[in-house]
Amino acid sequence: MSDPLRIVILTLFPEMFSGVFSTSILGRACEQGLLDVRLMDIRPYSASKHKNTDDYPFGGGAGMVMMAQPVMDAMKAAEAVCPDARRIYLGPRGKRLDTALARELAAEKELILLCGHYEGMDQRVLDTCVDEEISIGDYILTGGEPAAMVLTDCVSRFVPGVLGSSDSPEEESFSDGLLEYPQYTRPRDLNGLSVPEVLLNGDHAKIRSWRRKESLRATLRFRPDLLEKASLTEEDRKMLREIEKEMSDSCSSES
Ligand code: 4H7
Repeated sequence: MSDPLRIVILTLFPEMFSGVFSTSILGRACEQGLLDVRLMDIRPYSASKHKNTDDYPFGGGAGMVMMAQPVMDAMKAAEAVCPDARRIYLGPRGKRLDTALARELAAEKELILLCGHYEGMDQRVLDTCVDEEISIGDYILTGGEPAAMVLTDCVSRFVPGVLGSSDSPEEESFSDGLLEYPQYTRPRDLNGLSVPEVLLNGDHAKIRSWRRKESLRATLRFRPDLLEKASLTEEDRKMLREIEKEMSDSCSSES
């Protein structure tokens, strides 16, 4: 079997991750040896008597800054475990995480994820110990830990075997540029709420076509911007025209 994707996470709060890598799909992937996630606590690397990891900012101002020494020494220890890793800092200035970047990271052998906390990190760590900064979106978190969880989750889905064989990451939202179609399971009748008839008849060509149309409908409704980048067939465009007609018909009948 091929080597697992090894991810070392450097953090002051390893307990924040409890459950994330032991539960559900990521838990199974770790058990199966597809993923090797290691949490590394930065604090024991502090050389100070009281194991301090933050200090006042030079020049004054609010909040604390993560000290370079403990982070640099923790990073050295992580590099001993992962000599070929891309060293990633999770922060709002970074390149935005998307499907393409996740797929690229999943093809690496090793990743080191550095989580910042407090008002940020001594810049000299970033200048010398980090290869790139990645952001999970345009909003601010209290620390990089949730961003490291999101990145690990999203990257893991592209590691071969993490999703069951029937469950391909290529079939899901965004991989073909469209949103997902609605799903239903038993019972057929939920206190009067029914399931679309087409899904119950076993006509797989019809079901495929219905799902494609509903994907297009959801995308047009919730993320029309995605349609411009999606690769659409002539059949897709025909369905979109039908959907637009259905939408304008239902609008005018309401007046
Ligand atoms: C690095 C630098 C990631 C990490 C600064 C982390 C958003 C994201 C953090 C900061 C993150 C993301 C320090 C910025 C505290 C905000 C008040 C931790 N926020 N912080 N400041 N979008 N926060 O990926």
